[in-house]
Amino acid sequence: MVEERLFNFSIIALADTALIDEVNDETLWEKHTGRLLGKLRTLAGDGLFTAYNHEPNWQKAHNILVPAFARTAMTRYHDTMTATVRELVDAWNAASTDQSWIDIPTETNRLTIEIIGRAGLGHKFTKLTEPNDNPFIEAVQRQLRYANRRTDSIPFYDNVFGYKRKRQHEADKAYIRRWVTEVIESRRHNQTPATHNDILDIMQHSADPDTGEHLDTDNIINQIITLLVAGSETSANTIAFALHYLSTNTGIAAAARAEIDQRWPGRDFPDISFEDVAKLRYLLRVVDEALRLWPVAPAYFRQAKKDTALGNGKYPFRKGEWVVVMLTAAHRANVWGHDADEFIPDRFLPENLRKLPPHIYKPFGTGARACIGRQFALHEMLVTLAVILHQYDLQPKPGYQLQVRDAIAQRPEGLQLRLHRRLLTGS
Ligand code: MNH
Repeated sequence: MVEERLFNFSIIALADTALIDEVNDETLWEKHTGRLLGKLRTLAGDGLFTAYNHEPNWQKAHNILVPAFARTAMTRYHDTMTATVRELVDAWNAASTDQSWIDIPTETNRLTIEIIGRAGLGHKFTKLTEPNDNPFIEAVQRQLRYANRRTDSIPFYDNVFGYKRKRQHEADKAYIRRWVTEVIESRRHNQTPATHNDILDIMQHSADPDTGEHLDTDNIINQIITLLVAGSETSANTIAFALHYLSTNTGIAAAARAEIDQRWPGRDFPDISFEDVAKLRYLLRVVDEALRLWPVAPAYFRQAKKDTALGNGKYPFRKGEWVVVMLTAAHRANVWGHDADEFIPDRFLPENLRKLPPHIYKPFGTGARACIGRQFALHEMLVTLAVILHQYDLQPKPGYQLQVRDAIAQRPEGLQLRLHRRLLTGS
């Protein structure tokens, strides 16, 4: 247990897997939506991610949205996901990616924001084959940077230097909300109810089975902003981390590719069906392992629901006191073995997982407030990686050392690859 003083408040950070296991117990602990999430709350309000546990809109939106994110619901997004990945491949093929270094996180972020926009909300931001200068996305990205600036919590600094940024922040916020309102209104006016059966339709037309209530427009706006923020960088950066390891571990790339080539032996764009995705078992282990080493959402907060203690009474906590769970530490703790820092997908083989203590791997959080988008994320990440491995050989940039920037989601900064189209004879 580490206590760290950060500016004017202290944080208790847990890196010990046994203590983390204790705070994951939902009878005594729950998600803490604390001041560190506060900045994001000014953007996403009572959307699912930033809502307080006891805010009625959390339970209501959760009940309404769970069916939209169930595993079976992915059948409705699958075709749009694969078509969007195809558009990115077309863009890459037109851009001679075998001769220039392409910035992987930039590209994967372009992709995943389109996927959630098109598959979830029926909205196309841009064509991936065209250069990207989308003012909405830029405003959202500025908001995220603003939310991330720890310097903002230093009052002096904020007063002297923060004014201009704050004004930009307010303008962006208004712009984002106006834009999202237009997406909602245009669907309301132009479509007969529930023709898409996508996330936006479900938010507009489904009632909460508990109360019979619908989401109000302001809350739908908050949910859309939440989905764009929580549902794009996370998946995009995980794909990027996986590509880093695949490009630098030829044995692992070959094993992943063997599974893929067996299913789609030709070199044409693979015709991936919904059912195929669940069969990519090795590729799933690659994704699991990428999220172990680099849990893109590297920490979550837990608060005591009542007076309690951790470590057999050793560390008492009062109701409402909170801790931060350091996934980056838990995912590399001693229990993972002496090779915990190495990228070894097969540690996620069922027979190997059985040897580990339970509940030490939590890239999607825990309990009632765990990630609702997990199936969506896994589906889009597997489709994207399968297509890339099927279509390209990955060339790593000589001398690149993984450099991780800690933003809303951890990102492999400066990761560049060359993508060489594979020939029919294999490679
Ligand atoms: Mn996601 C919550 C990680 C992809 C939408 N997500 C969380 C939490 C983690 C997380 C961790 C819990 C945070 C907390 O306890 O405070 N999420 C991820 C990761 C990926 C990811 C590692 C991809 C990889 N998330 C997605 C996608 C979407 C999404 C994709 C939507 C399309 N996540 C959410 C929402 C919540 C959440 C919404 C809040 C759920 C709730 O509190 O009810």
